[in-house]
Amino acid sequence: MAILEHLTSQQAIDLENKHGAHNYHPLPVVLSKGEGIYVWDVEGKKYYDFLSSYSAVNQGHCHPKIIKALTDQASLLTLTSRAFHNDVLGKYEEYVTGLFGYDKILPMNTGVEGGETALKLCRKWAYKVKGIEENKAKILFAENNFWGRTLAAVSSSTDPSAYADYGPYLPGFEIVKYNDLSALEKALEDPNVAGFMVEPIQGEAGVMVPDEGYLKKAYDLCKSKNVLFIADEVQTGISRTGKLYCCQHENIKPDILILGKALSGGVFPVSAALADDEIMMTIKPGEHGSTFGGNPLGCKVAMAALEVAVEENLAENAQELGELFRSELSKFIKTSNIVNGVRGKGLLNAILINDTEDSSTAWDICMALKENGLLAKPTHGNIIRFAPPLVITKEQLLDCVGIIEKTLIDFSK
Ligand code: IF1
Repeated sequence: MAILEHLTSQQAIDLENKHGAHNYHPLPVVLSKGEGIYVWDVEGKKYYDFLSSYSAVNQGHCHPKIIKALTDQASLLTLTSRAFHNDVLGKYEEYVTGLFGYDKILPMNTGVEGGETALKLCRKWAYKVKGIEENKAKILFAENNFWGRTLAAVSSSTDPSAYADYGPYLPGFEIVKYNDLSALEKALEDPNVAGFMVEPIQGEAGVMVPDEGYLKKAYDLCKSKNVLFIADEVQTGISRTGKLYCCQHENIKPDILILGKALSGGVFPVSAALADDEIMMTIKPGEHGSTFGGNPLGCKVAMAALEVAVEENLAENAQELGELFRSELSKFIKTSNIVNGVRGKGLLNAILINDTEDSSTAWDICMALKENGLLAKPTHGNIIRFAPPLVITKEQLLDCVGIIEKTLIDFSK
């Protein structure tokens, strides 16, 4: 097959199946173009994107300002490695630390690398500052956490499909129940605990929103034991939940803040760990890094992506339209026997399908939604996540609510 030949959806899918690893099970739609909240498949059918590439394209697909930053910088300088300085990194670091209120940033590429960086910082801090005996530091994670696919990430996972047959696992990790302060308090009695890493809303677990006050009290418990509170905001950050980052809903500043995904508007892999000097300065030259981390292309893209989030008031829009989305669907649910509930914060939401976790109902509904021009993905068999780009307008959102309700009504017939 000639490489540049125009492919039908089926041809593109067949090629992937034949030549690519089978580590994903995508919805059978082949996309070739995106703009704002819309994507188009290779046959030209237009869809509302209600996944936003797992919250990476909060600013909308191919945002002109972000793409301009990308193409302008791409023709100047893309990568120097950190063996040399570049003239963009410092400006980016100044901008991000100012915006988020931290002394320092450590730039990486993917979300999971941001998480790895946070954990390495936590362990260094444990030995250099807190004074934990060598190799004794422990880090707590919440049950059903998801922070990526590396061996460290799967070592902290409680989901067999993430960790099974990848052992032996990294030691020094412990699990506490999510949204359970007494479980956390008990685990914190161990003086070797150095950190608690947590998603302010658990995404992969099915958009689990903890009780109001949980994060603040968890933070206070950590502080009382000199334990670092590490927030994984790779999915919840960059305005998704109605604030620049989700912990701001409870007025807490995590000791380490992990960002990724929409930090670059989904244009280029850019992630970061942010912390103040007491933590960040424990890592010395040569002790951590990445060839691509801090590259001028990613830095320019990330600055543009953050500026878009601020200038276009994406957090306020997410807050307002999220409330509208949940209230519209709550009304609908009262009349539906197929949906049990709706939950979320800002524009990170999910509906709960009235069927078992191993049923195919949520998948079948997503297939029907696709036919009706809206793309969403099930998580856990009976949960459908709805997370459109944050540039969506009220009219568009209400149109989408109409599509979702019509699809659910047709489905229950
Ligand atoms: C996949 C889910 C979303 C994350 C949090 C770190 C990372 C992620 C809170 C790692 C990544 C992804 C990865 C993606 C599916 C996806 C996902 F369904 F698995 F849970 F977004 F909801 N922290 N989440 O959610 O970031 O290294 O991937 O850049 O295909 O595995 P990454």
